Amino acid sequence: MLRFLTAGESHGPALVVIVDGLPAGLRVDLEAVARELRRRQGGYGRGQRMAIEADTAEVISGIRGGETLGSPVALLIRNRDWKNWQQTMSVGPEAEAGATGPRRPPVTRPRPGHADLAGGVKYERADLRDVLERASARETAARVAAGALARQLLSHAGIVIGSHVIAVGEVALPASRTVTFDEIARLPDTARLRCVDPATDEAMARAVDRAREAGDTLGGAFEVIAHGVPPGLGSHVQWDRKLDGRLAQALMSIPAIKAVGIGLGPDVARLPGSQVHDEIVPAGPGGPSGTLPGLSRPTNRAGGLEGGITNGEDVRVTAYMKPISTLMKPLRSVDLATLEPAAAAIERSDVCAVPAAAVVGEAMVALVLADALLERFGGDSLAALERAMAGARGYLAARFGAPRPIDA
Ligand code: EPS
Repeated sequence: MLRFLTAGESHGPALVVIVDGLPAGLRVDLEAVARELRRRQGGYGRGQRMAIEADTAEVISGIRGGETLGSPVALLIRNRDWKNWQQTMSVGPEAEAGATGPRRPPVTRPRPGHADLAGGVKYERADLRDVLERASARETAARVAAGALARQLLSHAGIVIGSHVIAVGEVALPASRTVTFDEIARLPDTARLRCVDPATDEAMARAVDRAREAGDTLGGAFEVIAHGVPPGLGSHVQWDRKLDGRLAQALMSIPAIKAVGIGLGPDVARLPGSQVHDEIVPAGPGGPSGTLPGLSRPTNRAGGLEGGITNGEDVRVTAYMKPISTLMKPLRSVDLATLEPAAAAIERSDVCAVPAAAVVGEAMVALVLADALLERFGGDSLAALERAMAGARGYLAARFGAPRPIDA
């Protein structure tokens, strides 16, 4: 089992993540972790915080001589902004001598859409900062660091993961446009909105500009594609083992995500079965369409999942993000200190974070797939995992690689 926990407030000293269950013997590329963290910081529409931070992960435990030990891997990502928040975020009742940054007044005017009101009510906090510091999407940097380790494990199974932005506000790729994994693999890390169509990317950027000028924010949608996924991850036999459900939960847990679709997603509700299900045909001379030998699927509307089990096609999941809830032209709210009407609080924020959320989505998909891979093939060491995967591949090649009579 692969699991992880994060800790850290947005303006505290650091974020921490503990990744438990990585097999021993995985060579860790810390530059690849840093690259993922950089990707999360990018995208058109981010706010000033990203100009302050230059996220990198320091290893606290679980890695020696460049390889995992099988023990928990703890990573630390320092907040450069901490120097501006030491007074406001002090651990003790009084800020320590020499603490820097202003002492900010309490936040009492909850932003509609943020965790401010619900969290403040639940945890009985008068200063809503006690909630928003942890509800902030800053926490997703820790997930991306954990996900970068999961990706390195997945690469040993031949699994690669990427994402692209489908929509920003009303600007969207045509619904008929199926984007291949190769197309998103060609997207440069610097791509502004991570849209594969340059004209749509440009229109998305203009929509972000208009939202910024209007003091507003924009949501959108992104798709994560996992390529090279072996068949048989997840299971139909129990609700909490269905991989589509596990992926949906993982993506839904990303701040601001309000819906998740697998493959065709919500379109399955309006189309007849003949236009939803993917036919099964013998593989042609070019080989199988996915990782299941001998067979091909001319389409992949199921998004690589049938019965909650991977079927060897690309796993395709789409997440739908609401607009960020800090508006520079604030919505109506109530000051909880006076219970009088008041404009919602304004915190420094992004106008649009859909491209960043897509990178977080990749990390969450990587973590779920790595967990499912270890569940299926086990292994306390990478070598043991590779032996189990080779055995399964051998079985599939023997069973489906060449035609054979049903009673053979
Ligand atoms: C974020 C850091 C935050 C926000 C943003 C995401 O930093 P700060 O609050 O200091 O500007 O920019 O979070 C939100 C928009 C939000 O509503 O929580 C990050 O590291 O991604």
